[in-house]
Order: sequence, then structure tokens, then C-alpha cells
Amino acid sequence: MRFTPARLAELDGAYKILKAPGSDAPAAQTDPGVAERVSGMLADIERGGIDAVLRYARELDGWDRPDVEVSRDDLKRAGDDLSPELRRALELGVERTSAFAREQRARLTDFEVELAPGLVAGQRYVPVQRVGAYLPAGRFPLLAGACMTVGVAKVAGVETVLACTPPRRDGSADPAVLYAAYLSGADRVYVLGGVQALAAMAFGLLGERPVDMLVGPGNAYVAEAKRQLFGTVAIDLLAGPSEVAVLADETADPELVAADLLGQAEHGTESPAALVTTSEALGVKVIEEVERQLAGLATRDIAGPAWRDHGSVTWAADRQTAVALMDDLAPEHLEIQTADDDYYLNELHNYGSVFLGQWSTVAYSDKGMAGTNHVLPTAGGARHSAGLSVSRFLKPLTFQRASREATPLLAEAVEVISAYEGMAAHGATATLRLARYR
Ligand code: HSO
Ligand code: ZN
Repeated sequence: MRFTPARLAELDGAYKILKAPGSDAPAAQTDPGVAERVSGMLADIERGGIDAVLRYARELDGWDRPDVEVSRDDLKRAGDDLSPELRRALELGVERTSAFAREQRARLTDFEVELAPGLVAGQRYVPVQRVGAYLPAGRFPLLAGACMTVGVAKVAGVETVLACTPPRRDGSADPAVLYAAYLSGADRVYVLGGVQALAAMAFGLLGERPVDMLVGPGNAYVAEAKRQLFGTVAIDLLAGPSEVAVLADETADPELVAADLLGQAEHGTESPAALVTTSEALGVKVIEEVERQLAGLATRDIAGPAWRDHGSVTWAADRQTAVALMDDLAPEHLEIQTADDDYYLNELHNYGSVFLGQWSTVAYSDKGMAGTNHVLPTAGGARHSAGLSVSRFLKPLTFQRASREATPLLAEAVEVISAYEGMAAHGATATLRLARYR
């Protein structure tokens, strides 16, 4: 999440960098070694089937059992290990995310229209049939992942949703991740991690037919496996390190702004956090405040280097410049804390999800409480794409029905075009119908 040099050149004089990222390198580029390793593993698993999957699970994750599936009973029981407050919070996340997805679904309406006398064309939303969701559990088990992927797919009407989550060091899966998958409606859940999990779902090696689509975030290996499997299956998006940007003016609370920047910097030492502000004084205060909060933060070993290497604070001379700078960053998460948030909402084009006003913060969505999806485009992907939503699991399939009376309207033009193209067989399909019509 860096400004592009061309954009900065255009804005000459209208901005000032108050804190630049300490590192020259943009966050995490794919290492060619990762791509090679992943393609080797995928080829191996395609050839070797479930035996190869289990071999990788043993070698990479120390998995020593013959089976990777978690039974329905064990999924239900996973909830017993959790505090009632955590169970309730997970339920709330699933309920709210599903409620939002149902509203989105309700607004995707099938239709048909008579385009010409006797010619009807239309569209029907049909769900993808089989989805595989990856639920990562690295240093942080992100518990809302299941409701964003499994839960939303189920609301879309996906028949079969498989979910894979990696074993922890002690060989067990995180009970909260399992319970969240269960609550979200996963049809089958497996303790299986990384490339072998994605390959097993895509190639149909888990006692289930191959999935049509893989979704969910993961580390560099997971992202690379999805990239290489794209084509064999669909994918949601390729997620890089999580990002946050805040657009604030002099009315913003520097303590909250600093906390929200660190709130995503905590994801990893590669996670970018950017403030764009029309108030230089606020920018300076936020820089001080970030340092103050970092000193007392339990995860400062991650958030500290992230802020140092990938954090930035930029002053913009006016609102238009702030918009231009922010659209250039195209952040995954955007917070707006200004006297006129709606101005920015109306002007901005590029972000994954926007949080309006100081009472809204990224973590509310991250943890499933805001109802919106937290699987969002990173690394500038918000310039061209939106995040995961119910529509991603629904294909707008079209149909057409022509009546006898529509024949001249269709066939005569098709004959002319086909003749020009030299496509005789195409032309014949129209000519024959014209003959029948007459
Ligand atoms: N910010 C992450 C999602 C998340 N963070 C969940 C914490 N919990 C990617 O959007
Ligand atoms: Zn987050």
C-alpha cells in the first residue's frame, strides 16, 4: 500500500509526507521459491492422491492419524471447551454476517425482459454447487473467518461447503475455529493445512467430489496454491497482508486513530497502515500517540516493525487531495473520521470496506460483529475488485427464448453477419429457421 510515483507527481506541492515507510520494499512480494515449492506439491498430490496429502500433513504438520475429518459430534463438542461468552460471541458473528448476506441475496433479483416482439432474455442467479473454505490458524486463529466464507456460501445456497483448518503444534485443531465452522453450516470439516488442504479439496481427495471454488485467506503458500489452482477451480481473491488506512481531519481523536492503525498493523510485520489527514497537527499527534501505545502493546513485536517499515502519515492540503491520495492507496480497510464523512463516502472510489465515523472501527467487522465481510482485496486490488460477498457464490446465468414470430428479427441479421465472417454453418442455423417460418 504505497502511493504511486505518478500520482504523487500530479499532486506536486499539495501534500507532505510526515512519516514515510521505513522500508523501500512494498509489503510482501511472492518469493519465486514459494511458487516452485507449491507447484511441486500440487503435481505430487494430483498424482499421489490422498496418500500424498497425508504424507505432507505428516511431514509439515506432524499429523499422525489415518483420517483428517472431524465428526459432527466432535464439532458440536468443540463448543463445550469454550467459555459461554465466546460461544455467544461466535453465534452473534454468524447471525449478523448471515443476516447481512441474506439482505444482499434478496437484492439480487432474477428477471426477464422482452427485448423485441417474441424475444425474451433473462437472468437467474444460480449458486456454485461446491465450495472449499480455508480457515487459517497461524499465530492468531481468526475466528470470524468461517462466518465470512462458509456462512455466506451457505446463505447463497451452496449445496456442499467443505472446510479445512490446520492442526496446531500439539496436533489438535483450534476448538473455537471448529465450532465457528460448525455454527456457520460447514457440511464437512477437516484438520488439514496449507497447500495439501487446498489441493485435496480441489482434486476431490476427501471422499467428496472436487470443489468448484476455493475461498478464504492464508499465508503465502496458501495464496500461491490458490493462484495456481485458479482455472481448475474459481477463487475468491488473492489476499496479501492485511491493511488499514485512516482519512482524518482536525476533528478526529488522535488516540482512536493511532489505536486503529495499530489494530491492523498487529496482523503481521508486513501489514501496512496509513494515515492521510488534512490536519498536520493531527498527523503529528498521531505519530506520537502510535509510539506511546506501542510501548504498552502486548503484540508490539509485530505491530512495531509493521508500523516502522510499512506505516505512513501524509498531510493533504485539501479534501480533494486527500481523496486523490486515498484512491491511489486503494486500502483494504478504510476509516473516515472527519467533520463531513459523507463527502468522502461520495467521492472515494477505491477501498475494500469503509468505516464511517469515530464510533466505527475495523475490528468490529474483522470479528464478524458489523455484518460485513472481512475477506477483502489487498495490495491495490480494491482499484478493480470488491471483497467476498454473497454474490461471489452466485452465477448470474442468462437465458433466452425466441418465438416463431421473432424469427425474421433474429435470423436475417445473423445471416448477414455470418456471411461476412465466412461462417457458413452459423448462417445455416438461421436460414433453416427462416425457411420454416415462411
Ligand atoms: N483484518 C483481517 C481479518 C481479521 N482480522 C479477523 C482480525 N480478525 C482481514 O480482513
Ligand atoms: Zn484484522
